[in-house]
Amino acid sequence: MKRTLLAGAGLIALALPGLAAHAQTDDTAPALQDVIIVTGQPLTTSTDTAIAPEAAPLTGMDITHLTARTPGAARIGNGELSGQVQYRGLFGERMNLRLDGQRIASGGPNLMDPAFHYAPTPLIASVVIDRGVSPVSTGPGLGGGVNAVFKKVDFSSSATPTLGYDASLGARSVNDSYAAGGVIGVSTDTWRANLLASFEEGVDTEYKDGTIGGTEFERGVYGLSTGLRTDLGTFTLEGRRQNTGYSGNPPYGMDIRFMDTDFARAGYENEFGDVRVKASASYADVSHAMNNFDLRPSMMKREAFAYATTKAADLSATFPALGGSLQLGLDGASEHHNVYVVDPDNLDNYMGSLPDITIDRYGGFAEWIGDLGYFEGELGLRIDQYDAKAGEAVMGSAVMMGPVSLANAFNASPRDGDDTTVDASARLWRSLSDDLTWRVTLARKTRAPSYLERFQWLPSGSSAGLADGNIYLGDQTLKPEVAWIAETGFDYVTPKAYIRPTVYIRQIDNFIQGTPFDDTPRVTDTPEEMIASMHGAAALLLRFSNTEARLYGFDLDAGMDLPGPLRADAVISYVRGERRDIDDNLYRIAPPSLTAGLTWEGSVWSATFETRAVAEQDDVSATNMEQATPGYVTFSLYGDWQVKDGVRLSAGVANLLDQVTRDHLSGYNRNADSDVTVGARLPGAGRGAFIRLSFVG
Ligand SMILES: [Cu+2]
Repeated sequence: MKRTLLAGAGLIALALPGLAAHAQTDDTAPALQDVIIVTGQPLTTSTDTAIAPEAAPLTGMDITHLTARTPGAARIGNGELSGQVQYRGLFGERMNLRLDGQRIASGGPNLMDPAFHYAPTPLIASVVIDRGVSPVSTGPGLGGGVNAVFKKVDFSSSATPTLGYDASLGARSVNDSYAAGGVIGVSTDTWRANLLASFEEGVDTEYKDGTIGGTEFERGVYGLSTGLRTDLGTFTLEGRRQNTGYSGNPPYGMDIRFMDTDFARAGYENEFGDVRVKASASYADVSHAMNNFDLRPSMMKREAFAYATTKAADLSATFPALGGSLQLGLDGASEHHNVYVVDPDNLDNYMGSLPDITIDRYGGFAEWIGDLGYFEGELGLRIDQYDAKAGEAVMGSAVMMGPVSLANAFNASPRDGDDTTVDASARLWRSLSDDLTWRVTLARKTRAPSYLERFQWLPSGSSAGLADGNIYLGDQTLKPEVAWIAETGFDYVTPKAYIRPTVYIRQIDNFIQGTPFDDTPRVTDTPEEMIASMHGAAALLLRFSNTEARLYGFDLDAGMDLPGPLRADAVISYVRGERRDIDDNLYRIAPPSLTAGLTWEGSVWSATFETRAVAEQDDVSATNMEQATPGYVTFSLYGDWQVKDGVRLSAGVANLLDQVTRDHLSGYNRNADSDVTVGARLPGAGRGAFIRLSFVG
């Protein structure tokens, strides 16, 4: 029996309520989310079997390879395990990224561990992308949001304990890498408990001209997830430990030595009559070391230690009101950071470059979903109060005069900042027919300055992952960013074809961007520039400043059933980012891209021929000294076979013609122990095969 078009769509993100349910998400508003399923999920009803999704090809162990396949999204490549989600031109701290709903502060001041560093593919059931903007109930966030939903053995429908598991094993030839892991556990209709574990490892990636030095990686995770349903409500408890070992970051000045990170979360949910109450408390703790000598040659050895903890809690009540459903909530988070830089050959030469920084946030929100007459919609309003404080910079006796004088000036400064931000959003949709839904989003979204943007007193290559090779200083007087967002689009979906285009504009006031430190950028006439010049003559000293920016673009996914067993799917993304205060472009904006696949679909198997065409990017940022990048086209072939119920095999070959691709978002190589020239745009992987086996039961 041939599946319907949407049921089999593997190239694109699906947005079906049924899929969202399989992905174990609790929000199933179909017009507002893109859902990507990593592997098939246990199917709970027979009608749902038809919509078991195909797996996407395995193009890397980082989950951001997967999110990059959706409309408007791209991957910032800062390392095999340090990929960032870019969505409609925005990335880094501007995204509202969640791990099973939990938000954490990254440990690395250069985001070597962006949020999804903690979402290994074997443990992820699905990735849920908020279309356009995030609901205010998920917390503050400027540029959209993504939640990585972890696999778990869910409550069953019977009182008899039953075993459940969901595991996968994947391997890639370009770096002899493998990823193995999953969950196994037991559940009834009143309790559930599962273990989770994964391990991934790979050596340096090969491409046509040799080896891309410093791209090896190693990551292990273990933990457990439990739940209990009682008359007093449903309680959940989750804990996870992640140990990342030596993992390279060629576009940075250092590589990961380790990330040792703990996660804990307790949740509560219950219904009191019409009122649904939800609460959670969570904790995350990152210990991180990075250096410039274990995975690369170094003239002047440096090691940095970074620590971050996040304590967060939230409470909300949802009840019928005003003809719809109203959620009122309170949430808060306290993040604490410490970063030290050390000369391993002289331990008296150390500095606390981001000393004892705490950012406390208290927020409250109201979110209403219901029928507005012409539209259905989700209306949200939230207010957040931020309180940021830094301690005093400490340093060893061997530190030079220049940094000492900057530290003294920093210690004499106020070292604090308060901000209040207001977010408002309206996400509206209207069914014009059975097949056609019109969408409109209007929002005001904000982002408070990060700890680094505020308090980095020592000129440093740490920039929350910009990887532009420049040196950055913070500014304690930064104001929060405010984005004014408008977008519209429609979803046309029939059993034979679908198309979901969106156009958008985002006007961002107070956009935080590095700008020249003084009026004489190449003249070393200040202590700050003296220190910055030690990072090499090419680097510019920039200070984080409030500027004015604008992003606009369009994206879509589309597909159609062709004669016979064939199907075509495509994703197109286009975004432009520019400064409004000066004549310049925004830095690190994804070039226009098209991904198109032709799929032959059998009853239990499918084969896809896929092409990805990426245009050149010459709208580059002069401020960041960004280089233009030529475009490229690659081809790949992959297949998927449902071996039997609960067993699925995927395999394929990526980059069939073994081309040297240079992705604009991949950064410039800084590892001299590599076949890639230092300063050159980092290439993508060469031709390589992958295989993945999944077991679900
Ligand atoms: Cu780091």
